[in-house]
Amino acid sequence: MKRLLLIVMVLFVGVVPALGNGAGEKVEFRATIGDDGVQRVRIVGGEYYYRPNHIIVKVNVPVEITATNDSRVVPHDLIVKAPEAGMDFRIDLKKDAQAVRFTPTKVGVYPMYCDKKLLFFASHREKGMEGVIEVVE
Ligand SMILES: [Cu+2]
Repeated sequence: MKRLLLIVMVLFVGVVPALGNGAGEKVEFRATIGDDGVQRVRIVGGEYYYRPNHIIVKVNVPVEITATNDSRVVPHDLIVKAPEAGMDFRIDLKKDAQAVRFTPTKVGVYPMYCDKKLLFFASHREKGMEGVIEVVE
């Protein structure tokens, strides 16, 4: 029984992440400022990636992130915890686009990640579901 559990774990931890498309490769997106002065970014999340996963935005200009879940069955979210830079939010990713607005106030590179996790398996973040928001001058 223990051995079976071990095999199942190895399969899950080893094989399933390998099936995720796009995990690990860097996909950069530099936001442009719209006519209304807002930088708009679209992010798609899935197993176990964000696309794009490297977002570049200008400091002190409002940002609107619209995110969707590419997965039918696996729950995902998108978290940024950088209150010191004006960014502190969590989006539950759904089939329908969910939006969040904020204004980054400090130049730097800030992590974004999914904290979902199934039982004792590795978290989605550990499987590669993470990226960065880079705030520039
Ligand atoms: Cu996830």
